[in-house]
Amino acid sequence: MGSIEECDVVVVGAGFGGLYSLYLLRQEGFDVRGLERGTGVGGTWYWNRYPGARCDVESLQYSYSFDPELQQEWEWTERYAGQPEILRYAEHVSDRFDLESLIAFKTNVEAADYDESTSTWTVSTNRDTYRARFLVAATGCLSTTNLPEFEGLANFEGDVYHTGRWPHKTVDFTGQRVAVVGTGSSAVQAIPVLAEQASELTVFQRTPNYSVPARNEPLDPVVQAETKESYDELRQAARVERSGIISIFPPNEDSAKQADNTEFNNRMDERWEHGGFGFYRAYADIGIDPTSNERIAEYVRGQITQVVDDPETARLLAPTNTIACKRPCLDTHYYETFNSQHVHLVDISEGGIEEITRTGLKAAGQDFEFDALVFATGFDAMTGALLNMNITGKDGCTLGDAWSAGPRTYLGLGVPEFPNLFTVTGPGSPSVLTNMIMAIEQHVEWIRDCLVAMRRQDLTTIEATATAADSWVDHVNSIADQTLYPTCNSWYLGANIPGKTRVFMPLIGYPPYAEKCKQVAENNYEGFRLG
Ligand code: NA7
Repeated sequence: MGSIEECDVVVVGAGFGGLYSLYLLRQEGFDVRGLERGTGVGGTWYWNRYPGARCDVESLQYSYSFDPELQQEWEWTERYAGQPEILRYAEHVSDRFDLESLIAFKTNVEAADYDESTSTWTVSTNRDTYRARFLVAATGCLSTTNLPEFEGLANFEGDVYHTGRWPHKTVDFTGQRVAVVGTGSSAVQAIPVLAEQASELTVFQRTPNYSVPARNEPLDPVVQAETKESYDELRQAARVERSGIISIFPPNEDSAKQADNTEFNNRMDERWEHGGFGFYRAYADIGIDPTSNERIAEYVRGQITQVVDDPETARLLAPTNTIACKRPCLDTHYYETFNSQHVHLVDISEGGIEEITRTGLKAAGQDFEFDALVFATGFDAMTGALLNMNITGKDGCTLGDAWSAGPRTYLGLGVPEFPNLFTVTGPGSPSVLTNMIMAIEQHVEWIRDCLVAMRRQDLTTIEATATAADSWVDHVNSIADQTLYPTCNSWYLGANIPGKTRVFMPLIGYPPYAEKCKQVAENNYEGFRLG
């Protein structure tokens, strides 16, 4: 049994949200501790070490803006940074601002209980126990892996991997027969790299995904220097852009269904060649108009048919559902990889993975033999990590019970019945629909301002009201309902996890959200009860 440590704030997670929370709160004089289950900082980029792991927001934007010197001194090497480089960046930030000394590593939160008599949280871990006035959950949106309960998994005698829990060592698949289960972003990134090593690579696809070339390349030093000269303008422009990400293609209000063929094809070709998320913003109505959406989807299917040699493989790889309804993928030679003789695609849309065996797996009525199984089956997104902490608020109310009909937050920051708990990029905030680091900075600065304001007024508790949370959840859903997002089985809806309540979790549109948060603070934390 470890000791009980008293402090002002416990921050859970040492990814980008946790690191910035520690930095800002310590700067304001709070006694703050970080708890991290890994052995180092980096969060998402600490765990997702699978071959090919790469950010799909461009490096010059996927970085902190809070410190001018930091953003000037750090040199990115590629248009889209790979996992090792982003992890080095997180480690650099931690070293530069001496944050590691605040963090207890290898420390997993097992329970967090709110004590109404003292208005404090008791946070129990596998090591020490912490008592703090405030609990900041910077636990990430994609941090609890989803490994479906495949029958027979324990019997497999080869190696088993999950992309989101990749071992902290080099894994060499040279000469091995490798299976990949899943074709989401992680698989789309990993498959081309795994194919370079494996002697046979077999991909088990339940649902095909749309993917657009990232066109990753070494970052041009001139572009990097020019960006750094005008970094403030870039960051400011991002904050007023709906997705928080700036593309070389300015936003437009054009409709895909109204474009004539030549204009449409030229525009799509240009964006396909340039690569990146700018493709998905070619026309403003991609996410709201089914006819426009289908026209863009058909364009991508045409590209797949051109790239993939075998017509049957091309047909299976071509999605038929709404494009950009699930998280869009960016790739480096994903579709091309299926032209290699040793790469195979198995359609499991009908029966799924039937069983894992001692030597491989059964699917599509066949037996397959493998040396290694790679599960790229995603995450219990947005709520998984929060619920795993066994948080209990007022009157013994657990977060699991409070969210049994889906997550219920106010602004994605506060939860009724859970005073003094803050969720960084929690459900109900724009989070995964934006540049995560920008969203993190906005949240953490809001939390910092809130704690400073409370200290100034000698207040000890803050709690979202049920009314504010209810109307916020309605607001998030009513915005989503104006789009095509709710029409597919995405992890945004929790639809990837059997039994999870289907509710659209992230809020669409960053600028009005940031403005709302500002107004709430200016109106003395309207919608929260202060005590
Ligand atoms: P995703 O996008 O959730 O993809 C998971 C994939 O695994 C997807 O193709 C799923 O098929 C498949 N899957 C999930 N469960 C099963 C079972 N039981 N059997 C077969 N196949 C299954 O996770 P990623 O890690 O790729 O990406 C997550 C985010 O990380 C990404 O969006 C970026 O933001 C970064 P399905 O489509 O459900 O039929």
